[in-house]
Amino acid sequence: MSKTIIVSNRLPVEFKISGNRIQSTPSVGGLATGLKSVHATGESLWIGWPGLTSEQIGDFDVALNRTASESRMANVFLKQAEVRDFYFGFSNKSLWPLFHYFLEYTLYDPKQWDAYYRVNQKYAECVLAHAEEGDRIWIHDYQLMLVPSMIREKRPDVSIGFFLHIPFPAFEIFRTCPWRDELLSGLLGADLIGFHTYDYVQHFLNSVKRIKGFSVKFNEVDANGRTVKVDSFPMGVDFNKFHFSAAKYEVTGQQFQSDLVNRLQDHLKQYPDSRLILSIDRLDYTKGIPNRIRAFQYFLERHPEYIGKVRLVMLAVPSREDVPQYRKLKRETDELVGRVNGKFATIDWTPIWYFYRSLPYEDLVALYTTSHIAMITPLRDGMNLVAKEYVATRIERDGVLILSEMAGAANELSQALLINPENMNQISETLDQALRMPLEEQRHRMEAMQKRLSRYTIEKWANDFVTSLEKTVRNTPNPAAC
Ligand code: ADQ
Repeated sequence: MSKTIIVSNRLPVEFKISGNRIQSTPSVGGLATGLKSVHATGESLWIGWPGLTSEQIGDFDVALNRTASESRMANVFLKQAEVRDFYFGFSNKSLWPLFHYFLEYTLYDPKQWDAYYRVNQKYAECVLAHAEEGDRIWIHDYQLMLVPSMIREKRPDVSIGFFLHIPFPAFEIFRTCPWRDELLSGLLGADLIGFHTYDYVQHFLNSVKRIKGFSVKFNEVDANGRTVKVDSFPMGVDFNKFHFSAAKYEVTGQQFQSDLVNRLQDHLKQYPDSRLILSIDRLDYTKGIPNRIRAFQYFLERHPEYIGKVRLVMLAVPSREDVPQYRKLKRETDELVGRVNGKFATIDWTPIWYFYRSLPYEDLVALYTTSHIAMITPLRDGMNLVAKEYVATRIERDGVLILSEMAGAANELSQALLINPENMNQISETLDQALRMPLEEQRHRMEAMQKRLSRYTIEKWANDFVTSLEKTVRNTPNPAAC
C-alpha cells in the first residue's frame, strides 16, 4: 500500500536527551498542526532533522531512531557545522532575506551553498531509503528546494509535491541569486509546486520562463517534456480548535499559569474602558516590529486623547539568535520600546508591554480573546497565521484586525483594516478608526472573515494539496522524463 512521505527541515517534535533518557514533546507550530491530519492517517512517514546536532546526540543515535520510528518518523542527522552553514547559513542568510525582499541582508557564500547542496542530498537520500513504488512525497519549504529533483533523478516513478511557506519574490529580485538556475531546476523535479497566493505563483512562473526558458501554459510548466503543475493553496488554521478553546476560556474564565495573562486580566478589571492592542510574532526583521513601534509612538503624538487609555501588548518569540541581524533587531526593539515608554509612561500607565518569550497555547488563546485589536504589520510575510488565529478566537465576533497588505493573509482577509506597513500616518489613523469602530461594524467584518476561515481550514489545505498531487500525477503523460 502506498504512503505519504512528509519531508521538512525539522520533525514535528522536540527531542531532549536528559541523563540516559530521550524525551519528546510535540511542536505546536502551524506546519506540525496542519500536517497532523495527513500523518494521522497511518499510511505516512515524516522525515526531518530532530533538532539536536550529531555532536549533542553522541551514542544516542540508535535510540533516537527507535523513538522516531515508533511515531512513524525518520531522522536526518546533521553535524554542528552543517546546521551552521546550511540552516543559519544559506537558508537564513541568503534565501530568507532574498525571498522577503531584504537584498541588503542577503549574503552569498559559496561554502554555504555547498553545505545547502550536500544537506539537501542527505534529506533526498533519507527519502530514497524509505520510498516505495506509488508513494507520494511532500517536501516543505525553502530549506529543501533541491530535494525534488534529487529524488526525481533516482525514482521517476514516485509522485513529488513541494510547498513553499514563504513568498516567492518577483523575477527582478530572484534573478540576483547566483544559484537561481539550480534552485529552479531543484523545484521543477516536483509534479506539483504550491504557494500561499496567486501572486507568488505568477512570480515563480515568470522566473521559470525567463531563467529556464521553459514554456508555461496557464499554470503548467513544460519542463523538458515533463508537466509540472503550479498552484496556490492558502494555508488555513485549525479554526475549531482555536474557536472552541476561546469559548471554553470565556465560559470558565479559567486562570492561566502565566503572570502576563493574569496581570492583563487584572488590569482590564481595574480599567474596564482601557483598550488592548495585541501584536504577536517571531522576532524577525520581516515582521515589521520597529515600524509598528514607531507608528504607535506617532499615534500617541497625533492622538493624545488616547494616552492612558490604550496599551500595546507586544509579544515577540525569540528566533534565529545565531544570525547577526536578529541580534541587531533585538537591540533595536529594546531601545525603541524603552524610548516610547520613557516618553509617555505615567505612574500607573505604561504604553507598551513588551514580552520576549514563547507562550503556551492556552495563554496565546487568552491573549487573543482579551485584546480588542490585533495589529499585524509585517513588511513581507508568506501568509501570517497569527492574523487568522486572532479571527478564529473572536467568539463574540467583536474585535478589529489591522493587517499589513504585504502579508499573504491579506488576500483572504479583505474585511480587515489593511495598511501599508511603511505608512506611519495611515497606521496611526487606522488605529484611531479601529478604536472608534461601532460594534455592529466589527461584527459584520469579523463574521465574513470567520466564515472564510472556518471553511478553508488547515486540514482542508493539506487535503487539497494531496488530492491535487494525486490528480496531477494521474494526468501527467510522461512522468519519467527528467
Ligand atoms: P512564521 O514566520 O513563523 O511562519 P506565522 O505564520 O505567523 O509565522 O506563524 C507563527 C506561529 O507561531 C503561529 O501559529 C503562532 O500561534 C505561533 N506563535 C507566535 N508567537 C508565539 C508565542 N509567543 N508563543 C507561542 N506561539 C507563538 C512561516 C511563514 C509564514 C507562514 C507560515 C505557515 O513565515 O508567512 O504563514 O510559515 O506557512
